[in-house]
Amino acid sequence: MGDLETEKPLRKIAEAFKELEATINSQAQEVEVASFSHACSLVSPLFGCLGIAFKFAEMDYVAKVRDLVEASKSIDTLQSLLERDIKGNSVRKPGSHTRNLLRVRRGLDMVKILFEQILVTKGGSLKGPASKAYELALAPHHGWTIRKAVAAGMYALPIREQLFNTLNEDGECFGPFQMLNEILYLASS
Ligand code: 1PZ
Repeated sequence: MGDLETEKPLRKIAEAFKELEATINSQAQEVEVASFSHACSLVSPLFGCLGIAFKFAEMDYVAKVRDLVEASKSIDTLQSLLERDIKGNSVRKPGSHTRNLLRVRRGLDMVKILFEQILVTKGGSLKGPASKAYELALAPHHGWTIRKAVAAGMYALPIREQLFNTLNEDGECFGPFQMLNEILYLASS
């Protein structure tokens, strides 16, 4: 796990997804489970910036990324990972790699929309951007109990400046944010 004091987590995420983008745009077009799950694991430190209320989101996301990292030891590409579950009729089975991949992708959607919203919203509160991102990316797939818990957690978010400071993104945060958005868009389309 990296050291938030010295590193720029958003840049590391952006670079990893930029490399995935290059692979997708190359002739091969096959995405390795290993490089995809590694890029996804770089998102995990962001949860630490959101406060204790999102601990349960972190645990869920981290467990699913870890499953994909494990899968990468025996399955080469995302395409073959999907094909295996389709053949085994386990696409929707709880805990299957494909189901976990879909959940992780929705998490990436959440991050993408969150930063888009941060860019277009003024003011110090993250409640608006975070609520909007949750509403669009995850709420349609969650039951009443989780939606209520997330709504309560929104009141315990740090303010924008705190988040930027923790991420070492103070003055020049907008470049990396924009790049991250473009890349997450590609990765999730
Ligand atoms: C300032 C930023 C505020 C961010 C607020 C983040 C709110 C996310 C709350 C998500 C709660 C998820 C609780 C667990 C849900 C599980 O039931 C489902 C289904 O899992 P399965 O049945 O297949 O085992 N899991 C999910 O929906 C995956 C959720 C991933 C959450 C990633 C959020 C990423 C946000 C990062 C923000 C930096």
